[in-house]
Amino acid sequence: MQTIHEQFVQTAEVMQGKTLFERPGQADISFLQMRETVERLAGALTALGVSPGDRVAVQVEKSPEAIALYLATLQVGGIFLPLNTAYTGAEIDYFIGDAAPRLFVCDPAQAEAHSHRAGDALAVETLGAQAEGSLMARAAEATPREDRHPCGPDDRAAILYTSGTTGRSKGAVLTHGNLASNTEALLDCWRFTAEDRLIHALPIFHTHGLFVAANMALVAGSTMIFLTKFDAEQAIDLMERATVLMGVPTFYTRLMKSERLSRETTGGMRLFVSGSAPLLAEDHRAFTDRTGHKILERYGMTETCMIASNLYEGDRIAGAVGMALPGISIRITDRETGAELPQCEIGLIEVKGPNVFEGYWNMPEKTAAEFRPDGFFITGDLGMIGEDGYLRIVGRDKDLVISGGYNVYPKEVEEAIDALPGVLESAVIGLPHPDLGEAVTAVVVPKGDGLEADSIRAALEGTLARFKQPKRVILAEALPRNVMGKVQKAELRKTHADLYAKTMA
Ligand code: MLC
Ligand code: AMP
Repeated sequence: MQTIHEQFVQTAEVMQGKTLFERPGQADISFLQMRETVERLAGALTALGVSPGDRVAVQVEKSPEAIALYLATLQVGGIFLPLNTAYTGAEIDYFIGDAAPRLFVCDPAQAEAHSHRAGDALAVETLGAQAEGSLMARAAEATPREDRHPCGPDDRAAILYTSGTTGRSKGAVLTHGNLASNTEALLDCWRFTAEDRLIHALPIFHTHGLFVAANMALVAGSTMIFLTKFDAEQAIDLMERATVLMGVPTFYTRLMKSERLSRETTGGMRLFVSGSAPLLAEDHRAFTDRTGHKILERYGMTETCMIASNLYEGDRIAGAVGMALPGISIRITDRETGAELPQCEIGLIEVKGPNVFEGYWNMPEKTAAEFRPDGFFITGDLGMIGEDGYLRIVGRDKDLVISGGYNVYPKEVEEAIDALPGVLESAVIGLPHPDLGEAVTAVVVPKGDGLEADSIRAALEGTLARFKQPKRVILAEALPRNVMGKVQKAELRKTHADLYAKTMA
């Protein structure tokens, strides 16, 4: 196995002056320039005391230098820990406490807010969207490192935090083998090559933007049209110079809102990929009607990287996520007994293969609870494999909301709401939303009079990242419960199913 960093170095050797990053209104960055930046950053990391196995936590705006920092961390044998830029100080406290990184890199604008964290055990540096800040200044002074710490497939490469069912986020530990094997499988399945030009509009602190999109381009030698955020009109403008778009379903619903989306404007594109959340079958068909392109839907998870994909040459079925990627096994099991189910029966989706993570950081019990003795990982998604052999996801066994591709575990939001004065209890659910797929929504039972929905939303500012905050708060006299006293979320979802139907709240 060659690590993603080793493969990037090899690719850069071949690609040399070819553009790796193209950014509107900014200078291009070539593969060679990127390699030099990575080598300098590796020197800076070493000077900052980052040793093999050390965590490098990073909460920065999207930039080529942030990708270089990821590669440099892999080069020195560190463990890359990217954090959503939306996380608040309280959320960062938890991640730093849990992962105990050697280095924390934050935005220059946040330097003061995080300065108290710096000490003997933790260095704090800054990196801005335009490469400003202390880290690149150190890199400029550092002795570049060409050598790399040797890493095998089982060595740790990254930790990605996913919110937990209990309200406590879990750090999914991914190995070099996980990342390298998944990139290899995807390059092959999607016929992704150096000829491709990828519109990269995803955030780079998640699997989708970093370990799918960026890794593929870094290894294949393709150009990334690197955008700080997704804008449908800008994406349509860029399509004549691009070949591939990878996005969450919200990208596609937003594209379809533009009158300019047509066969002509998408004519030069080779492939549209969707994942991270369910793509409605009707949106899949509508996109084909408008553009002639069939979106290729795939299925993945932070803990497993990509699991399944529709076929590049073959059927791309609306409402299905395709077949297991090479080397990966999928099975459907009974929720109660764990026994494997035959085709066409609905059960838990379980997965095994070189893509499956090592476990949760410092959480051996939680890790053990999510693996079967024979090594299969229980995804918490419900699905079935049809007669055509294609996997279909039909629901979730886990209490999870996916809003615009971001996961939100209701428990964490409920705990924050329940802690507010005047709140008796709450239930957080995901309701169908025309833009985000699902919108985080809170049903709150006040203790007495005087509690207002808006004041609840306002009180969560600063505690919870914006995407976790409820888009709407509904006040209720009581929560529906079954005989066991368990809150009936399905009933709440049914009662309020149309809340966002006509609005874009
Ligand atoms: C932004 N906001 C969101 C949100 N994104 N709220 C809920 N859910 C989201 N996903 C907030 C903003 O803070 C803002 O709040 C308001 O909503 C409107 O913002 P916007 O300008 O419309 O949002 P935008 O920046 O356009 O972002 C929407 C988005 C983005 C869908 C383009 O969220 C996105 O890029 N999502 C992709 C997430 C992703 O990469 N997931 C992959 C996870 S990996 P206010 O109140 O300030 O106005 C994974 C595995 C796998 O799942 O299989 O891939
Ligand atoms: P995350 O933990 O952020 O990686 O999110 C993973 C979850 O996203 C999975 O467990 C699924 O529930 C969901 N997901 C990813 N891709 C798809 C897809 N194509 N269709 C439906 N759900 C998806």
